[in-house]
Amino acid sequence: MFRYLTAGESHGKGHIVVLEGIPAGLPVSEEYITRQLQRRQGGYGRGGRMKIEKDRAEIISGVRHGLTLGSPVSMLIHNLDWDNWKDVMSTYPISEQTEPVTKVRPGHADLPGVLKYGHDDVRNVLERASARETAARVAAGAVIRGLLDKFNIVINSHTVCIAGKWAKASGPTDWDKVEASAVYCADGDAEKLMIKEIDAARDAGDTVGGVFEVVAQGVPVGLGSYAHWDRKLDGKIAQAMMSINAIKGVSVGMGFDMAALRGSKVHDVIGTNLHRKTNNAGGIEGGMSNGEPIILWAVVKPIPTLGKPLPSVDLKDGKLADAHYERSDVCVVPAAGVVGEAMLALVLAEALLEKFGGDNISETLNNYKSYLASTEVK
Ligand code: EPS
Repeated sequence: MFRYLTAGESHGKGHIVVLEGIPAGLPVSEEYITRQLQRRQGGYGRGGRMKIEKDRAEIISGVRHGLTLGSPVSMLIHNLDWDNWKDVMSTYPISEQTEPVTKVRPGHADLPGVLKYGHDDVRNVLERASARETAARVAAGAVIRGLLDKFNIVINSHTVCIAGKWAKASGPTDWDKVEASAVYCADGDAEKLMIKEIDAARDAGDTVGGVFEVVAQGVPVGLGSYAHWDRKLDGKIAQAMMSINAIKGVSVGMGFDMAALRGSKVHDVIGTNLHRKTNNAGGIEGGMSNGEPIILWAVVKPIPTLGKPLPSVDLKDGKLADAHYERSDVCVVPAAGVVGEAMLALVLAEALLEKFGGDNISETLNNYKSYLASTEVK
């Protein structure tokens, strides 16, 4: 069974991730992991924190001479900002109490979090609820992409919309252009409008959200299950995407646009080679991959830490007060797309290992090859 767990507080010493169930013999490159972490730190609209952090994952275990051992892989990402928070975030008791955060932010985990855990300092919630945790997930995704590489599965993401400014879809996405864009969007005209919206929101002490798309190419047919509700691939993907901070909705393929169309205009006609001319299903039918690219959209809400805080309550005395503000991002849509890639990679890896098993990657690939032979059209 493949599984992973993250730990860490935003301004604590660092973030840790432990991955278990990875076959032995997969190449792991710290350089590649660092590149993915840097992509997550990027995107126009990030705040002051990203000038402090230079994310790098230190591999602690499970890898020897650049190859996985089959034992748990663990990594540590240091928070460079920890230096400024040593007292506030000390794991030891401290002599003088630090000022608690008591003015809860609407839209954040603050209020339900303190009520649920019985905290009187919102910091006990916001530190873990912070999207900084997604750095650990991206590191995990970067390791597991070593497995996907063996299956020639490639995952990309790009920004489709920020603050109501939509990219024009014209033919296949130019991924090099996406990487070169400040907002990870290949449509240069849309990029300019998105940046304008981000600047305007920042000037107004506000935030903006949007939509990103994640695409996985090369996924073999038959990952997931039509027989078990909890192994349906689209169900697993939706859960993984919804678990990313600030994500409020996920769709597969044509998604919500299906609501307006008849079945004859939605379903992808099957040709003699079993491939399709269209991919409205977004690569998933009946809870299983169907061999076409997996295509997902996710909507990111405007993040709830506002430069000009919303009215709220101070839990200290129950009186009305503006919400807490320290410093924040204005837009995280491009970064969220990079996290979406990692989450999709992790779900696909789990589904691949569930189907093909293997303690060593050669064993996994042999099982895969004999399966491929069995799916060839007679
Ligand atoms: C976040 C608040 C900001 C973001 C942070 C998520 O951090 P800070 O409170 O230190 O200014 O920059 O995201 C990250 C640190 C990151 O690495 O993505 C929040 O409240 O969720």
